[in-house]
Amino acid sequence: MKELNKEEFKSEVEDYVKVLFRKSIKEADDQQIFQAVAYAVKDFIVDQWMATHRTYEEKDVKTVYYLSMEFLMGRALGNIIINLKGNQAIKEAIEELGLNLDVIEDQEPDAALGNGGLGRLAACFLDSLSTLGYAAYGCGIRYKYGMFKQVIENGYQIEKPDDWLKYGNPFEIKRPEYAVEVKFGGYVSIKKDEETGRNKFVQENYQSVLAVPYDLPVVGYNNNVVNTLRIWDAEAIDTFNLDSFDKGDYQKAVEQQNLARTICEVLYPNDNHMAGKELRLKQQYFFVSASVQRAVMKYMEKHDDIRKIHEKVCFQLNDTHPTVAVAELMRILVDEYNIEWDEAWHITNKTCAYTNHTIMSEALEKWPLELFSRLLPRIYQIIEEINRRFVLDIQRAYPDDYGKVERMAIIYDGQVKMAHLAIAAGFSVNGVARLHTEILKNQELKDFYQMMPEKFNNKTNGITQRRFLLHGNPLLADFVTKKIGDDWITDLKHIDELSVYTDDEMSRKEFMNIKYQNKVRLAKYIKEHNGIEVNPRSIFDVQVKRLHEYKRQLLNILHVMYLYNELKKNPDKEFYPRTFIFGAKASAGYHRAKSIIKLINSVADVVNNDKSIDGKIKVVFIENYRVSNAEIIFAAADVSEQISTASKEASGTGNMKFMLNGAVTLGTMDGANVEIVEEVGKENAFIFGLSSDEVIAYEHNGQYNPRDIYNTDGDIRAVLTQLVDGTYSSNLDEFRDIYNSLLDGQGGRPDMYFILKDFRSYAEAQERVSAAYADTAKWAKMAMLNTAKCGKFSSDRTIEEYAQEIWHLEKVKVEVTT
Ligand code: 26M
Repeated sequence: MKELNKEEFKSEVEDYVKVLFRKSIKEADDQQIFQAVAYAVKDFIVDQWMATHRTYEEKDVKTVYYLSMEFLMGRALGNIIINLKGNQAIKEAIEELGLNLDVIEDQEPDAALGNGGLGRLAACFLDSLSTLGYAAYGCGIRYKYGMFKQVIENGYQIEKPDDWLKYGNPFEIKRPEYAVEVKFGGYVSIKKDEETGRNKFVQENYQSVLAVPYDLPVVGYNNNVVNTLRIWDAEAIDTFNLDSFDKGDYQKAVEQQNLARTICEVLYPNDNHMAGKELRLKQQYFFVSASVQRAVMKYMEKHDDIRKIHEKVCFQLNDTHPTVAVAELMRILVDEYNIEWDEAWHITNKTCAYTNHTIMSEALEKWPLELFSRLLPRIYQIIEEINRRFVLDIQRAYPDDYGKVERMAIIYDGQVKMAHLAIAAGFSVNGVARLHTEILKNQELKDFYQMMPEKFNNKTNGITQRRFLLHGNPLLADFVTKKIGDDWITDLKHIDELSVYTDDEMSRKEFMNIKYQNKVRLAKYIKEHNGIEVNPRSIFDVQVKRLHEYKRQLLNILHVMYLYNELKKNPDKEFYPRTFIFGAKASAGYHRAKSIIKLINSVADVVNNDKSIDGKIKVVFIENYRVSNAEIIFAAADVSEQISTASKEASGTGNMKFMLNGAVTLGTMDGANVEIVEEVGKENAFIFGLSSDEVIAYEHNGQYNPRDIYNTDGDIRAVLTQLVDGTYSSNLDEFRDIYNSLLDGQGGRPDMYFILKDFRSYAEAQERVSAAYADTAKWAKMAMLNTAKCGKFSSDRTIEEYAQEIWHLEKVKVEVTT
């Protein structure tokens, strides 16, 4: 690794402030200083970036293209500095310039090009790919506006645009030399190819845009490797020829300009919900076509046989969102390289792999044929042919079972089913936690598993310890390193060596003192951003994640209402003070989710201002939960709320970030919680609720009626009644929809997520939490064991599995010569 020279760095920062802003350091504002520092850091990594790509070319290594509509990167500066091991040198350099690194880092807007779990996973994967030395591109969209900024007004969520590029992005490099054309609409005509005499399919009268890539560096930890996140922007193709007064051309030029302007305008802020919007499909094809075209071109620059592309290229599809990639690759092989269908199909099969991230049926992507064929006429023809052949395969395999085609066809009921296409076309289908993969195999995708069992595999998710411990929790990171050395930074299995210290009282005290410091840091953040005083000696009980009914923030807040009732009834009851902390964005059109946010804030208003309970319960809703404040929140948590209805959360990754930071899981046996409990031991977690088998059984037999619970459990009845009797809102209809959803439901399915069914079990688990926390030594040991036992949940482990079992990549060492 090249060493960072402090003096050089200082003068670079001074130069940049001058060149960029015509100012001296003293005159520049914080944002300008951030820009200058960022440019200086970019200067430092650019040699490694070039060396990395030179090495890949020389060694001709296989490359994975991680195709994703979302990359939730968060801030880059602090992370890059950490991965350069330059923290000390840069901190000193900056202090010597009379500046403060924390303040500078705080100027950077989050790159919020994602919604939640799926997008953040992609970001963790890129960090691991670079750190492990694998050749990879992240391929995505350069949204002009990322995930909206959430403002809470009067308890309601208001969405504000996220103008993250306002001051420019110092880390990006525009690469106009790699721009490609992407075509939409028109029609397909058949032409005779003069050379081959064969029929050629030609798209005509289309509109097109120019896809222009911007590259962002992804810096590996202390290893000279810098991979690339390539995000595409759309520009109008320059056909605006004002010399031509042909009316048709003029019209078309304007339309193409509008298309270019809209495609990359904004990220769809939906999480686990498919909105069948035309623009969304345009976004998908736009970045997929550009990425696949570019990957093929790059491959052909160094190789002569397109038939062997699978030896050097793998496309990993992050959920079904980029699944048009399989048809785009077929189009290129068949139409542009004149390869026969069967051979093209085999090549595509060997090049594409698909990851499933959810079983929520409303998230499954299905596109109406009319829309699909109008927008992507040639791609649609190709999918029709893929479907025709796939249906024949199904019929050959199951000649007597007519239900199979109905359930498995790619085109059915007037829709294109993207998951079916992804499974039929790829060589690998993976789930993201063991339980999730089992549910895919045995329930959701059982027909596909039966027909093609060899494709199915599990890759349990992980997170990067570099961002979520080394950067987010420096106190704990230093403690761990002091105890066991720093191998954990690149091999998290080592963190198990902390286990022995859980029996040492001094170590436990030190550990809990660090937790306390982090709680003070979060309390300060809450005071500054919410104006609420919280007691850092109270239990910090945290649920931060996207707002969704299946994640059951409602169960959490109903339980707070219940506890509050208990305290009011019995003011002298022994009660360990608790701070319930929430953070969650609701999709802009998801009304019930927004009501739940309002409910949390309304309960907070009442409870926080009730002097009679003596501050024993506090409720805080942290505005605008995102990657940058997540780092502060995880570090300060005592209790990690992972309370989804069993079977619904594919994996979860927040659960792992809490565990790493020494919070204890309060959760259901869902997603990766199952594996967390397996690692840490069930005595070091608080587990409650229905199992996934029980939930699935109820869903099949319809034997659950929440009214029975309402009628027999007075405490629950009291809480539900308070939703509609004015206790938390003078508008008695404010929470009526929530109330109805629990007792009446829509379509005859009240309480779809088994909130009342799990309520008592949850309340009882919460009592166990309080009792355990009161025993300081016991709690300290549990918390510390959570940190010690989280080795499995590094995204390094996950990526190692993808690399060995799916992608078959080789590791690269990069030497910087300049
Ligand atoms: C689909 C169509 C149109 C608009 C948006 C979407 C869409 C966007 C994001 C659908 C789903 C999206 O994300 C799903 C997601 O985040 N799934 C989560 O993936 C994580 C990483 O694997 C898991 O840990 C979570 O359990 C899972 O919910």
